[in-house]
Amino acid sequence: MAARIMILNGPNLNFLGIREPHIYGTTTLKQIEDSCQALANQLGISVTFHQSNMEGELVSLIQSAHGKADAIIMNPAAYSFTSIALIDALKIFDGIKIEVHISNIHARDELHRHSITSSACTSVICGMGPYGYLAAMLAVVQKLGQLPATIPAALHGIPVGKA
Ligand code: CA2
Repeated sequence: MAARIMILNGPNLNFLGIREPHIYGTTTLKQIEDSCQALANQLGISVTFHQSNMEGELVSLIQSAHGKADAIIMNPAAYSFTSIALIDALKIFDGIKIEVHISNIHARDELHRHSITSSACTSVICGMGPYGYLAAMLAVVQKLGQLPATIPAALHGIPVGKA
């Protein structure tokens, strides 16, 4: 079955490209969604894309991924730093979970530095701008062994070395 990825975005990310471009750039969330969809088409996989300002709604979306998605790519935004509910929901989901941040949260102020939700994720990507979403998608499909032959061989992974 073709890989199924759910992409989730937390509070205020609907203002991407509109406010604070010096931190988050000028790309809008709609442009990110469109480029994720374009990449999904090229990879022959399916993607759903959501944004919510409500913690409970994000929890419900994660729960709804059970049995319906192979991976969750999530930018929890401010909930990264506060949400035990998101941690618990992510722990229940047994597929691949990649946390994405557009900015490099490790180089940010104290308030925006310590993601607690990343403890419930498989991997974290930050500081790559909107490209982080595409990098996460490629990583998911590579991990599932579903990268199509149209993707250059060098991107299919590094062979396991011999001692
Ligand atoms: O870099 C990221 O992707 C963040 O998750 C964005 C969050 C921030 O709290 C995290 O530290 C890092 C903030 C999202 C707020 O979105 C805005 C978009 C435009 C203007 C202002 C805020």
